[in-house]
Amino acid sequence: MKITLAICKIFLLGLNLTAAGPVEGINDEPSSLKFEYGDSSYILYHTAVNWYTARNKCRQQGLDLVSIETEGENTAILNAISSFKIESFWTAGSDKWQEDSWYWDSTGLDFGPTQNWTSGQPNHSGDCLLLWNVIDHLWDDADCLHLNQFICESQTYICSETSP
Ligand SMILES: [Ca+2]
Ligand SMILES: [Ca+2]
Repeated sequence: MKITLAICKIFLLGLNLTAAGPVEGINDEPSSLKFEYGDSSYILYHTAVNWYTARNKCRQQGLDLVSIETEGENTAILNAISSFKIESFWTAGSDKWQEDSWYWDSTGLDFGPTQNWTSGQPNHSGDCLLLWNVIDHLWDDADCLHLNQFICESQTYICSETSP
C-alpha cells in the first residue's frame, strides 16, 4: 500500500507539473471545453481523429482518454457537453484484446456495473467505446479507426481508490 501511494504521489506530481504547461490546445488544435467532476478534470477536443490518435493526444497532455466508472460521472460528462454540437466522442473503453471483455484502456480495469449501452449494442461493429451525444446519450462499440471527437480525463481517482 505504501509503495502504491508513493507511486501515486509521484504520478500526481507529474500531472501537476504537466498541468503547469499549456493545456489550452494540442499543438495549436482548438480545445473546446474544460470541466471537472469529483477528483477528475476533463478536456473535450473538437478535432475528430481515430481512437489511437485520440489516446496519443490525451497522453501528450499527461492525461488519458476518459473512463466512466459511475452513473454520476456519465451524467456529469453528458451535462457538461450538452450545449455543444458534438455528435459523438471517444472514451478509453475497449475490447481490443478479447471480444466482449470490455475494459478501460486508461486504467486497465474492467468495466464495472455502470454500463449504458444503447439498445442492441454492443453489436460487434468495433473494439472502441463511442458515446453518442445525440438522441439517447448512450454507449456504442465502434470501429477504432473511425474519426470522432474525444474527451481526455486526468486519472487522479486511481489514487483516491488506493488511499487509506
Ligand atoms: Ca473517470
Ligand atoms: Ca456498435
